Parts: sequence; C-alpha cells; structure tokens
Amino acid sequence: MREGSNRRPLSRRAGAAGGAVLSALVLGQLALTGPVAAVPGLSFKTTTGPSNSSAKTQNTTCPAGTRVIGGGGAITGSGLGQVGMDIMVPLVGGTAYSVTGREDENGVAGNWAVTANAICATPPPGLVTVSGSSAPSFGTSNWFEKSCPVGKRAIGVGGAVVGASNSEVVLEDLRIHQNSVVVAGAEDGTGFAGSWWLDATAICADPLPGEQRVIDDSVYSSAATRTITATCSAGKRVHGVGGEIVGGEGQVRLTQMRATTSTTVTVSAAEDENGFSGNWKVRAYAVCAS
Ligand SMILES: [Ca+2]
Ligand SMILES: [Ca+2]
Ligand SMILES: [Ca+2]
Repeated sequence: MREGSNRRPLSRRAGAAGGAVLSALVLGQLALTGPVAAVPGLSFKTTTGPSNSSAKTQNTTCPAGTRVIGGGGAITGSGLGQVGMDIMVPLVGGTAYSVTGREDENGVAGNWAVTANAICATPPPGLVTVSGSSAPSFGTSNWFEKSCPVGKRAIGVGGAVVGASNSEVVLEDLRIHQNSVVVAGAEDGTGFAGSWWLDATAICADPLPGEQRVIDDSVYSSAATRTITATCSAGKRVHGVGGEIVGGEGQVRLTQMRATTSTTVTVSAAEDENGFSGNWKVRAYAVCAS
C-alpha cells in the first residue's frame, strides 16, 4: 500500500457507510399519486472514434432541440487498465457529452478507441448545470462534491482530472447522490510529481417523474477486471449514469461507465499494467425515471 492512501477519509467513510449493504439497493423511490408525464424526447446516442494509440477526445451530440441530461463512455481495444477516461464531461451549452482517453505514463503498445455516450432529452423542468473545482491536491488522492441548487436532483455527472497530461492521475469516481455529485481521483501506483485538481459537474433538474435510483456493487476482491450492471425497475428507463471504483488506490481504471441499454447502466474497470494486490470493486449508479 502506498503512503498517503489513507488521505481520503471522507470518501472511505462514505464508501463504508453506503457500501456494506449495497446490493441491488433501490433508493429514493418517490411515492407518486396519479399519472405523471414521462420525460419527453429521451434518446441514447453513441459514437466511437478512431482506434489508435494517441490520446483523444470523443464527443457525442444530442439531436436538435434536446440537451444532455447524462452521459458516459468506454474504452475498447488494447491496453484496458492502462488507458484512463480521466475527462468525462457535458460540454458547455449542454448539447454534447465528451470523453477523453489518455494512456498511462509508459504508454500502451496496441490501439484503442474511445466511445462517448450521451443521454438526451427535451430539457426537463428545472434543468441546470453547475460546476466547481477542488483545491490543488498535495496528496495522492482527492475528491470534490458539487451540490445542486436546493430542491433539485442530480441526474447527470461530469468529472475531470486537471494538471496531468497523461493518465497518471486516475479519475476513479463519478458518483450521483440525490442532490449532489462527487468526483474523486487518485495518483497512479508510482505517484505524480505535479499539482493536480478535479473539476466536477452536476446536471440537475426538478425531481423526474417516477424517479428512482438504483445502486449496485460488484464482488469485492482482487481481480484483473470487474463489471457490474444496475437495472431500472420495470417500466422505468435510465436518465442518468454514475460509477465508481471502490478501493482501487489509483491502480484500477474505469473501462466502461454508461447506459448499455435504455434500462441498464454498466460500470467496468481493469487493474493497471502490473496489477493491484488489494481488494476493490466497481459500483454502478442508475438514475431511473418513467
Ligand atoms: Ca502502460
Ligand atoms: Ca506515475
Ligand atoms: Ca499496479
């Protein structure tokens, strides 16, 4: 274990408090009386960029008249666990979701591609996007929470590592809580000499019709790869996506965090090039609504 890996006590505490009993746990289901309108114009857009060995950004744009309410992405090809999705953000203006993939400090021999996923909808009532940044980090890990305006729910999340030019600081967590998002990052197994910080973006809206949050965890152990899928209840569809690596200590990278169908969110991760001896797991967050 690296020195300083205990520098995220709040994050760990949140993980312990929330994690022990999280198995297909359904949170925040609203008691609804009478019929409610579904979120109109919901669509799922996916684009995949070129396969090569260069750092690259892939943007997926929503149809005209709709806005990004959530998003995610995936890395495919060679070097899984060595390519970080360290910038996953809705673009300014709210019409596209952007994912940047970057290789670890000694690179990847093969080719890989970035997929960006956007969840789009006619702007739901109260839609607003808020962003903030952590202070520069002087430790090996850091996190930042951005809250929605009072009364609104967090439905989408973006996060970015700023200050590292390759994936030497790993974007580990893009959590969606009811009223806030939490973005966390950690330096890789060999550390990072420079100063870095985190940007966090919350896409917020008034409570969605039939809103439900489903959180599901993978097995907790040391394995080369892990994946977990959270599924919305019958009749509901995915409106927001979040994910996190629990216990990765900067030596596990997300390889997938996205809506894999209109009713499922899948989060996958892989250990880095020389593996990781500690136990870890992935957690998927699905914000579901009618
Ligand atoms: Ca490498
Ligand atoms: Ca390093
Ligand atoms: Ca390692």
